[in-house]
Amino acid sequence: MTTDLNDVRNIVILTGAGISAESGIDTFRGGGGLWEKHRVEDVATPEAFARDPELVLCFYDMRRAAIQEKEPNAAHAALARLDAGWPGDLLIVTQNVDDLHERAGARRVLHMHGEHLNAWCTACDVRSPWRDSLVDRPACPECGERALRPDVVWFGEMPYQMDRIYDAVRKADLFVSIGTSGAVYPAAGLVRTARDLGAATLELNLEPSQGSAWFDETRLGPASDLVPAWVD
Ligand code: BJW
Repeated sequence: MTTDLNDVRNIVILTGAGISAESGIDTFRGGGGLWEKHRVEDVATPEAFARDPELVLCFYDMRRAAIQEKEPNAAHAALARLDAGWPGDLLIVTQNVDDLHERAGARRVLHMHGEHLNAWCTACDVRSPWRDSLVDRPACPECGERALRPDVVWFGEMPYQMDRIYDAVRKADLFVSIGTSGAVYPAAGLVRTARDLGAATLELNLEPSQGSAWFDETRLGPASDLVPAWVD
């Protein structure tokens, strides 16, 4: 079992907030993280949205506006290069709701926790591209109902496309985790599934994640150094 790119064909890469940190997008946990400034229970659960939609929509309006001013960094660019040139199966499973992988040029990207730049109509179930505010309860472009919410996965909701993710993990001979604390399931459990099925596992993170013991190899440092060094 090897984490060397020359020895593998099918790769799953899980990314988290740490890969976008050097682009200036806040992470969630740790010093300065979003959950230090906002209580999860107030802004990132369906119950919070039912209780105080304005607070939740403001929180997401602020973050939706912020990501549009940020740029991909060297780590996003390195993964885009890998994606473009990789002949085998490759899937970037991102927990991030920003679009920096796509803006760096990556194509094989799956957003398991949704996307800031989509609005989801809970009346007609259609997702529409969305860049502006949601707090004034605009009408759904599809059905006209004022039932739009951010298209993100809150605690207690099912992450997107889990079947597709597990299919890719089953085929993978290398599983790489980049910039995630390993605190949130089911994403945090993917390394164990990959490992149980025989894949080599590599972690690239600023500090050991909660699941560090499950990785064959851990490299510590900023993603903008570690990811290009791994890919190139
Ligand atoms: C750098 C760096 C640099 C910094 N370079 N690195 C008990 C046990 C197991 C599970 C549960 C449980 N109790 C509840 C659950 C389930 C729950 C859960 O996991 N809770 C845990 C907190 C315990 N999970 C869920 O509810 C999920 N759904 C689910 O399980 O459905 C099943 C189900 C549903 C219904 C019925 C039946 C079953 C849903 C989880 C949704 C998560 N949503 C969020 C918000 C998304 C929208 C938004 O953006 O607001 O997703 S929470 C937040 O955490 C966000 C992230 O994607 C996610 C993960 O965070 P991430 O990316 O790891 O960021 P950080 O900040 O934690 O870490 C950053 C890392 O980067 C750090 O390690 C740094 O060191 C590093 N770093 N700078 C490299 N420059």
